[in-house]
Amino acid sequence: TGTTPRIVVSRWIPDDAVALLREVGEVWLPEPDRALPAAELHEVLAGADAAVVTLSERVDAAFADAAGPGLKVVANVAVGHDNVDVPALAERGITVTNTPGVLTDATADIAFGLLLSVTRRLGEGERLLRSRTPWSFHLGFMLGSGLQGKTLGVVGLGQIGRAMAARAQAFGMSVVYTGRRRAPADVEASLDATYLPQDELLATADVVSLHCPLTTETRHLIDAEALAAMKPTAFLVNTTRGPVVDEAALAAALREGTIAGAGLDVFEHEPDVHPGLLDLDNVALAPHLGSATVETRTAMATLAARNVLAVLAGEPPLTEVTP
Ligand code: 8YV
Repeated sequence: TGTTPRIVVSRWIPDDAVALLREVGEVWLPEPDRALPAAELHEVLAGADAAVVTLSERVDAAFADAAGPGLKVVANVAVGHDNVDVPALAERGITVTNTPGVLTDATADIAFGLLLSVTRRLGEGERLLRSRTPWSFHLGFMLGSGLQGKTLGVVGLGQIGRAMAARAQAFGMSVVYTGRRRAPADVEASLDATYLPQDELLATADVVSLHCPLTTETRHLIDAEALAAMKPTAFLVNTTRGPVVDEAALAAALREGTIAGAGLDVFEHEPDVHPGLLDLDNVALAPHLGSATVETRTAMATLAARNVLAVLAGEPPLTEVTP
């Protein structure tokens, strides 16, 4: 009937979340594994009251216009929302929500996993074995870098940055951080994290881990100059958004030994990876797996669905993104 809300889901989401959405509306779902081109998605959006999207969808004025005046809420199944033009949607009275909190540990786990992978040369070792290359153990074989006693530099001390700091401390590292603003003194003390201006952090950290959102200010935050400011023994970890790093500059820095290595879950031109990175052994790579666990993706999608349900019921959303 005309009163049943139309809810468009752009990509596969876990069944629990679909079931929640079906409690209140007619749900349009894509075929599993299918990425809908924008033009097709825009057709499907016509008449939608709500949309559930991922980072792969560009949500802008054209998206809102394709849905029409009935669109009330766009729930991004992600904590990052650089894919959404929040002001353009706010102007049209459309609520935008994201999924903070539920992916904090999963993402910090992948950041730390990539760090261990690159510092202990796990990927390189696995490639050696899989290539059937003969090898023999000796005391100087495939030596990596230890983390104990080293310093982690967190860029962006939000929930994920703090979870990364806790993991580093459990591994015997000390923690410094930088960001737009300093954490309150009690937060700093409880985290045992010291604030440093970015240039000082880059010059002193043994590991620089990026946890800031992608914004106009953070695009290419790590460029050739920032990489040159890091220690030649330092490692870079990126689990936030690829464009925070100038990937061509990073590939050059890794090749030339400007820094020791990198662990990357995200890429500047996803899903493409800079070809200069693919042949280097001092980089650990993952295909955007930060939040990719069964538990976390279920929690993210059900949070997105609950946001849709709240807005359609005229209630405040749980986790709103405001311009
Ligand atoms: C998501 C992410 O899986 O939350 C984010 O910002 O990058 C990932 O956790 C991805 O964005 C899917 O929308």
